[in-house]
Amino acid sequence: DRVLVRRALISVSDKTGLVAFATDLFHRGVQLVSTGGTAKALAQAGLTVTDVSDVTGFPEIMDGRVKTLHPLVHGGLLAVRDDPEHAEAMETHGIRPFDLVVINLYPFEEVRQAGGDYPHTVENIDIGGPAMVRAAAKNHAYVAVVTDPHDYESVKLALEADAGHLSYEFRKRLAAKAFGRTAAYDAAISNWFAETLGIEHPGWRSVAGRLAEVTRYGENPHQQAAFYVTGERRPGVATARQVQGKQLSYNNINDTDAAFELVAEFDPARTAAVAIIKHANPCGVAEGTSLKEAYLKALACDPVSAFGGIVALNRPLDAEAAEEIARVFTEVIIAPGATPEAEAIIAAKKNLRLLLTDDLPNPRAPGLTAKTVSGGLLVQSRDNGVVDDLDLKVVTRRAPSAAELADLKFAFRVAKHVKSNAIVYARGAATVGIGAGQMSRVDSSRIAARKAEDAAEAAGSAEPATKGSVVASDAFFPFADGLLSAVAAGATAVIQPGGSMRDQDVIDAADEAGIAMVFTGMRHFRH
Ligand code: 93A
Repeated sequence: DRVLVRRALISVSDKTGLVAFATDLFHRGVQLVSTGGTAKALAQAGLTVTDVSDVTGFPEIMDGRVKTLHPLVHGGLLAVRDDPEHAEAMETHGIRPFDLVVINLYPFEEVRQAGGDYPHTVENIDIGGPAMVRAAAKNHAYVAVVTDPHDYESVKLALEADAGHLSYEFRKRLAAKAFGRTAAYDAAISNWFAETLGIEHPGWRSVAGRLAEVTRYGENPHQQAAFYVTGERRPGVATARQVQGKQLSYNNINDTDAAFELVAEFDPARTAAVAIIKHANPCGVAEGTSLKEAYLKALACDPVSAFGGIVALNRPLDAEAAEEIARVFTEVIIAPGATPEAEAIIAAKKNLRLLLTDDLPNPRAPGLTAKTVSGGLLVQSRDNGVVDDLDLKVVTRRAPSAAELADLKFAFRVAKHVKSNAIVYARGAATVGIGAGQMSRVDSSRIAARKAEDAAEAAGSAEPATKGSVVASDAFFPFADGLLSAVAAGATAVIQPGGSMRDQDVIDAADEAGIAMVFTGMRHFRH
């Protein structure tokens, strides 16, 4: 089941590594057949190459839309060589087999991401390329298909190791990758169409990504992991420039995403904001007149947890903020830019990863989130609800003061990004206690209050910052107990979606305690 590679079909848009790889094949005596641009590049490198139109006896027509869609090409890819009928068809029609196919597709994803105009983007939907990739992959019993320039080296080594042969096992692996590639390619096309139509419903879209990176390990060292990018036009961890630091780990990528999505909720034209994340939950979020002030306020919320955390900023990193962040052991910083002075300060911390984007992701933009379940994928539209757009209803006798209302909105904005059950205490546009991921809302409330007490003790202050704070809950309080525990911690105002059967009990308890309460009408579960 070894295949001797004698004839190769090469048709690539991304010509990275092409000449070196094709030169190696050429020196092994492999006959090279190529499409227009690829053939030109190979001929320029001094290699003998047959133009595919000389194979088909048909010119490339319609701006190259039809160049390889021909029985003399596809017969050579799909023929079952041991089948007498297939062999006869080859003989009759003069079809010659290909043993190796090297293809990468028109750069549709890149054009989409760059925001190419409609006709240009459509023109970059490759038809002939995926057809050949799928044909060769289906016929992996006889053909090897290479779709990623990163694999040229391993193919070269395999040929070298076995006198110009490729094994069945190896061809099968390449086929697996090939079908993954065409699936991701078609998913990107489907999603681009949906995007241009403004379709948000996941039932009309497709989920698959292009392999960007293999990480060292997964969530734990015994797990393997890889990072796939979907081509979605959204600034974030998938498209950020890594200026310095070690390779991002699986957990880094996940946490950095959570951090940046959270901080992007704060309009940089209105305020500076910083979020510090651990295990995808914030351990401190704050607004400030400067990034430095915001960072210090965020850090004060839970300085113990911030150790080894991820810091996201909503404005370009400046020197003052960089100096403060560099004092605390931090894994990753992500920001929409950085000043040269800030970059120089971070450069002193070799391992600290600095990721820069041009923009912030738009919290209101549509998009998809996905998670796997056994045997399936759960896909939904992104939670793009923003508290500023909601119709807030005061349900208590007392209405919140202007200062309370500002903090209520702040707290609800943060609560959206805290794993459920989420309870967020805030005061002065800073979180002062965060309870995340508990199975009961009362527990989240107690944990948040206790953390505020710990922070107060560490800072040597007389009372926890929850005294005189406001509190946000990501979903309604099913009973009055959760609210009462927040009141006990010193909260004076509450924001929550409302909608419980016992809303009235909770409202009565708030009124009795002299608390102001606001209903948002929108829930922010996050799991
Ligand atoms: O326009 S196509 O959809 N029709 C085809 O028949 C075809 N054959 C190869 N695209 C086609 N290709 C693609 O051309 C390949 O997938 C590759 O990306 C590209 C290589 O073109 P060139 O060699 O001219 O640079």
